[in-house]
Amino acid sequence: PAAAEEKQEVVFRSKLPDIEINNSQSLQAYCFGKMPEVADHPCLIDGLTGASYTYAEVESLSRRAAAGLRRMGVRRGDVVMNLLRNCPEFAFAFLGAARLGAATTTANPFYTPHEIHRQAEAAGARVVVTEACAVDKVRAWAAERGVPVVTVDGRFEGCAEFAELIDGEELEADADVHPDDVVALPYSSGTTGLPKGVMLTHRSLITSVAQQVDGENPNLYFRKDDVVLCLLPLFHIYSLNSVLLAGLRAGSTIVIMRKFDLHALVDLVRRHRVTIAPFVPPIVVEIAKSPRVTADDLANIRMVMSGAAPMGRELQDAFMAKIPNAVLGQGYGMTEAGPVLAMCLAFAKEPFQVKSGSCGTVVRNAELMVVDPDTGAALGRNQPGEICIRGEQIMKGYLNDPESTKNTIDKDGWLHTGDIGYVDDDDEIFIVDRLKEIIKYKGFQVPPAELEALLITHPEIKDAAVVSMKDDLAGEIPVAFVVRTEGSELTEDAIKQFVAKEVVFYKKIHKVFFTDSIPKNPSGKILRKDLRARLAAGVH
Ligand code: 4UV
Repeated sequence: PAAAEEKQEVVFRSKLPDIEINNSQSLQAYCFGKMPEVADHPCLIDGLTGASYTYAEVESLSRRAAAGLRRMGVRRGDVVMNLLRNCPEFAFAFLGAARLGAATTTANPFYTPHEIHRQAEAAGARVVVTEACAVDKVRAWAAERGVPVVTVDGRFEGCAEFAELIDGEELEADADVHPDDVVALPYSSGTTGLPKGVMLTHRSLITSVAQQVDGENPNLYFRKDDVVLCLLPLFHIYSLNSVLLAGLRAGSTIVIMRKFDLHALVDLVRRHRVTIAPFVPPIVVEIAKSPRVTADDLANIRMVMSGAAPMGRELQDAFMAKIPNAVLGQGYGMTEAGPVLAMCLAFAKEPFQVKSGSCGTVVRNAELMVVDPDTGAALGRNQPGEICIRGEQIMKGYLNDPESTKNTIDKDGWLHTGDIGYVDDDDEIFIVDRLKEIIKYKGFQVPPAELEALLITHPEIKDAAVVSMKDDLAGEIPVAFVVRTEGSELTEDAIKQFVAKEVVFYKKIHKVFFTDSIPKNPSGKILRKDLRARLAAGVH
């Protein structure tokens, strides 16, 4: 009993009480839970066209998308790929697939063909929903496999149009889903290696959304009269979960923006009287620095959320000066964690005092632990260690990869984040370092293992390692240490170009350092810490 008591003291919980969460329904039923009350309320507004859809219309369109996907052969357990920038059709397709008991795998439409094919293949995509900017990258792959391609913005040879997909009757009844059926399958490299399919179930996403926006005193207080800006890409779990699904559940209006541009942002914020702005740190930096964005432009915004990468205290303070009437705080998420681990308690309906630089307090109905990465011992307050999380919101596992799943979720159900942080005396979490190898460029994942695998396919590269380097705007940038084959005169530029051809823009290598060997431990693992230390010390 003494040991059990000791363990109790190192498990951190929310300051908010647990709530009842009905997570054995379907995600779509949960998200449309307020339906009679919000039926005629604006649900989605397409920032580009101004088209507006009420909650009743979105529900109906998702039923029609479900029927359309079913006609294309999608069944329970299947996977649909959304290869889309933000647009209303993203939501119709996602919710439509969910109604069939199918999962949506989301990918960046700016991926290269190679990146797209790899994910589509691994996920076993049965249908691809895409748009003009990406259709040519996926058409041949799909044709070879007999996978139908649907486009949302025009007619392309051999593809169906989304307008046709939603042209027919509504699906008469949703498929019976099990709470542990996968509904979203984003790809993430997690703590190590290549991107893997993260199985998020109806149960996990309902739990995560409820932890944020439900209860008498919601941690993330979205109201029916809020207008939430959906600028962050829906193919990343932050926006899918904390903007789209949370916004739907709360009955708010969601304004969809296709791509980031300061001018368009200000215009949309003013025109639609945006009240809630979920951002990532580089966007916060741009707004804080731009003389073109005035306090007046942002006057209606009452809440600014930042997440997906660290936001330091200086930046937070600089931004606050520009938007004094809004609350600025952070969410802390990880795709595998369902995704939200922690949320700023100043966002609560009855807000708490919080500190600048903190990434929030663990969400309710969950347990957080900080462990010594070397010994595995649980640590108390103010002691940095690996952050672990437990609760019904975390992923079911990686698709077809029990080994990686086992290395991430331990036998007691704790998911190990690979982030180093501590919990302070006020239950606020501060992230101070990262144990895992992932590089975050403006919040986007750059998996070093993927770039290393690509680099060593070059005939003149004998060995390579990719690590992060600090960068003022992007947060971190990927740089490579390269060992050339004997006699090779391969240049830095040639290497950069070789990589750039194969990867999406944010995975490009920014610098190459030539070296004689890559430091490794006896089992062959790259000693990234040593390389990062070499960069920090200026000795390459
Ligand atoms: O897997 P991923 O790309 O996932 C994310 C998810 C971020 C979210 C999700 C829902 C929210 O409501 C929200 O506010 C943020 O980024 O990358 C996971 C890793 O990103 C780093 C950390 O290393 C994670 O393991 N990261 C995420 N949020 C923060 C962060 C943060 N606030 N501060 C520092 N690092």
